[in-house]
Amino acid sequence: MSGARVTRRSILYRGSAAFAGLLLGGCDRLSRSARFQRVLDSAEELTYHAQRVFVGRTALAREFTEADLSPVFRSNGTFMPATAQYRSLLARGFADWRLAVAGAVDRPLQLSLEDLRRMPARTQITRHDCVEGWSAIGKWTGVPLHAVLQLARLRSAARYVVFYCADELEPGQPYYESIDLIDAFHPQTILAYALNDRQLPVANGAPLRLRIERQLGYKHAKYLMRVEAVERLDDIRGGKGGFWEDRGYQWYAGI
Ligand SMILES: Nc1nc2c(c(=O)[nH]1)N[C@H]1C(S)=C(S)[C@@H](COP(=O)(O)O)O[C@H]1N2
Ligand SMILES: [Mo]
Repeated sequence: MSGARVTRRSILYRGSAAFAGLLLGGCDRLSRSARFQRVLDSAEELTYHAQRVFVGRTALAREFTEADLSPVFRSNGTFMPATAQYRSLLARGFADWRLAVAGAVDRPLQLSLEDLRRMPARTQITRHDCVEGWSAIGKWTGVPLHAVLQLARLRSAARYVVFYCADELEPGQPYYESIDLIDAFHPQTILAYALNDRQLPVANGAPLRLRIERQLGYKHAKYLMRVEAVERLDDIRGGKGGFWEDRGYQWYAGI
C-alpha cells in the first residue's frame, strides 16, 4: 500500500493469529529466525487482504436477538471525559454539540443530534469484543456512516475516514481512530446515539460513537466530535491511524 500504510506489527489478534497459524503451523525453531519475524509482521497485511478477498466487502457481522442482550454493557477506556469543553456540552444536554464532517468532502457539515436523529436510522444487536478479554452484546441505533458521507459529498480522493474524540486518554492526547472506505460504507458501520433503546450513556460514548462491527473494540471511537475524510494517515498524530495504533496496536483489527 502507498501513502498511509497498514501498521506492520507482530501483535496478532484472532483473525490474523488464525491466518498466521494456517500459514506457519507454529514451528518453534523458525520463530527465532529473522525471516520468520518478517513473515509474522506481514501477517496483518495478509489478513487484511485475505479477508477482503475471501470474506468480501459486504459480509455482515452476526446479529443477535433481544434475548441475547448483556444485562450490563460495561464501559472501557474513558467513561467520563474530563475536558472543560466536554463538561460544558454535557451540562447543556449536548444541545450545543455538533458533529463536524470535514476534510475531503465538497460539502462540510455541522450536524446536531437532532439532524442525525432525523436521518434514516439502523438498529443492530451485535457483540462487542475488546482485546482486554471481555465481550458484551448490545443493541445500537444510529445513522449509517455512508449516509453522512454521501450527504457531505465525499470526494473521490478520499481513502480513509478519521474520527476525532472529545476525551484525552493521556493528558493532551485525544482519542482518535480511522477506517478505510470499505468499512466506512459497510451497512453495519453506524454513528450510534442510542444503546438498548435509550440515549447513549456517557460511559459508552455520549452523544455519539462509532460502531464498526467487523473490528475489535478499540476501533469503536466514542465521544465523537469530528469526522474527517483523508487521503492518508501517516501525517496525522503518531502516523499509525489511531490512539492505540500509535502505541503498537494493529490498525486493521478485523474479527
Ligand atoms: N473516545 C474513546 N473511544 C474509545 C475508547 C476510549 O477510551 N475513548 N476505548 C475503546 C475501547 S478499548 C473499547 S473496548 C470500547 C469500549 O466501549 P464501551 O465503553 O462502550 O464498552 O471503546 C473504544 N473507544
Ligand atoms: Mo477495548
